[in-house]
Amino acid sequence: MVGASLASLAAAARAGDHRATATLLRIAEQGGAEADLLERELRHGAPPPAHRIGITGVPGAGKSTLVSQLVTAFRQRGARVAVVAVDPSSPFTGGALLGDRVRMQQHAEDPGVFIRSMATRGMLGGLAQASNAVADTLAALGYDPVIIETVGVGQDELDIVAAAHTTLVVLVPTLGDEVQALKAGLMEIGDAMVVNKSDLPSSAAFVRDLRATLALRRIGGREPPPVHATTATTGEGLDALSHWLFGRDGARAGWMPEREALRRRWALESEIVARIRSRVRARLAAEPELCCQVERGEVGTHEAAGRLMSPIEAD
Ligand SMILES: Nc1nc2c(ncn2[C@@H]2O[C@H](COP(=O)(O)OP(=O)(O)OP(=O)(O)O)[C@@H](O)[C@H]2O)c(=O)[nH]1
Ligand SMILES: [Mg+2]
Repeated sequence: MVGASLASLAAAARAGDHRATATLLRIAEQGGAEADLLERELRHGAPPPAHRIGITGVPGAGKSTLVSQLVTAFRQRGARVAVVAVDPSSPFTGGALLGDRVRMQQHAEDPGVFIRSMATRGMLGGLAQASNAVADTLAALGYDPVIIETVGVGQDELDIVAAAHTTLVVLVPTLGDEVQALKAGLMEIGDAMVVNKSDLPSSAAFVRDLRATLALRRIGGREPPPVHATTATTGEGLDALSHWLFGRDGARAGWMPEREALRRRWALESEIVARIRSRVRARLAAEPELCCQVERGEVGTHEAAGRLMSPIEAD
């Protein structure tokens, strides 16, 4: 696609044309020369950095339901809102994403809301890099905030969280002990904790325990993150959570420059890692016999790696 049509697509997308936006996102996701052109095009007339809000937490915690409520709250303030729902677990656009669509249906007709679901399929450079390209594009098209939802269990998801300025960690009051352990990793990354499904009877005790745990784990003398109890299905507790989020949003002049610089630095690193990873995969695919020899134990990994890497290192 030539520069001129990219410019007209960008103009249409900025005016709220969802089809133009979808076309641009496809280009950004695919990477390569056309994505470079698009990035350059979008840098013209791009608004100041958008607030990227990451929503992560255990599967089924009610993240999408919560996101839908937050979209409504931001819309009431006149913001143009984008949602990137990332599902690292499913190789196909399966059940979870279908569920997202149902839960976010009420926003489908709203020209001020753009929702994009992504799954692992076809993401050669990795999901973190692809979701980052999508979020960058939506931000450049004037969506602010850009909300990124992901299931928080693995490295891919933690990388996705690194792409956010503000992270909400969503928990539910029914987690068993093994899930509590998993939660330890999640606790470090939350700017705020959300205990959703607080209509469940164990909620008050869970919130109390969580607050106590967070107070104990205080890092570097920093205030522990606030804990918000919500029932996303009814909207209970959403006002307090939105209020906290709007406060942070309004104070962006104070925290945005540093967080945004860190985020860009991270995005650069992640882009380079993605490119190297796809070259490594291409090398492995080009040497199936050597790979089989390693699998059978006939050649050591160290030696094989040296042979596979030499064309890459020669560049
Ligand atoms: N009781 C109760 N159910 C809720 C609440 N919030 C969401 N749910 C229900 O929990 C189920 C999962 O909700 P989702 O919003 O899809 O959860 P999710 O975290 O996005 O799920 P994944 O993306 O699949 O990990 C749905 O059936 C919701 O209706 C809540 O506050 N209370
Ligand atoms: Mg979801």
